Amino acid sequence: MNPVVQKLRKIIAEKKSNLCVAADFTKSSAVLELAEKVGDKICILKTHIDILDDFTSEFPTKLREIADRKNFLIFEDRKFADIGNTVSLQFGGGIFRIAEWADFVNAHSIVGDGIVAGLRKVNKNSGLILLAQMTSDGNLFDENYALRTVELAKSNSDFVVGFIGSSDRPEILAKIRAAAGEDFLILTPGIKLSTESDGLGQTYNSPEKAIQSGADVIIVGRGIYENSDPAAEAEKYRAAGWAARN
Ligand code: 5BU
Repeated sequence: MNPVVQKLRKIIAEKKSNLCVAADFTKSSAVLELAEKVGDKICILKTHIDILDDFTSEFPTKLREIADRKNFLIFEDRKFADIGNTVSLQFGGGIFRIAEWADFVNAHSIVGDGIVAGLRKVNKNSGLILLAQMTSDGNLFDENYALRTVELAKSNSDFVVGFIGSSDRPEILAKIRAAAGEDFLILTPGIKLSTESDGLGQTYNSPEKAIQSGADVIIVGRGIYENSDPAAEAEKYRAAGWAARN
């Protein structure tokens, strides 16, 4: 098993938290502030590094310092989707140098084995998460795609550590869990306590539904960071996600 999974499972147990917060801000300081506020409540902080309009190489160093101090891991939601050679350049280089600081990254499985090989070549200490489903309304992911993604993961289990799944199609999420077994992680975005739509096609479901359909980790963005008290709101999601286990 990839050591990063063992690390995550330890954090989840210690902090009684299966909550990942998505810090979708365009200013580095806003991401760092949120990390300080919710850091004690979360097991993972998810970034979109390419939406920052003031990125400098100091940002990942500062985020890493908070992550180590507050005991959470970092997931860069890059959704790689190219041939092996190109993704190896995107993962290792550019200005973001994701491979140097991300504990988890994700990729589309549609590309096939080469994407896994290209990313592994750069850094196999990060854990790779494959998109078995997405949460956007009307997406083209179906059961066959999801289960073939599980097969791809199983034949690369030194590096692929889990899946993105959606509790909007809970019957498929449950099949992903059954096919993958318990060693792989399933992370589920599209989580909100009030499940109204965002007007841009995101589908929202409750922490309970996600965990009961087979997810290990719930990913919450606007439900937490748009609240006037993100720390208190994160605690609500942490408690709901934790209580929903078994
Ligand atoms: P929200 O504010 O809780 O809707 O944010 C969800 C986050 O999860 C956001 O960063 C998305 O890019 C991310 N996401 C998602 O919503 N759905 C998916 O299928 C995947 C990622 Br993969």
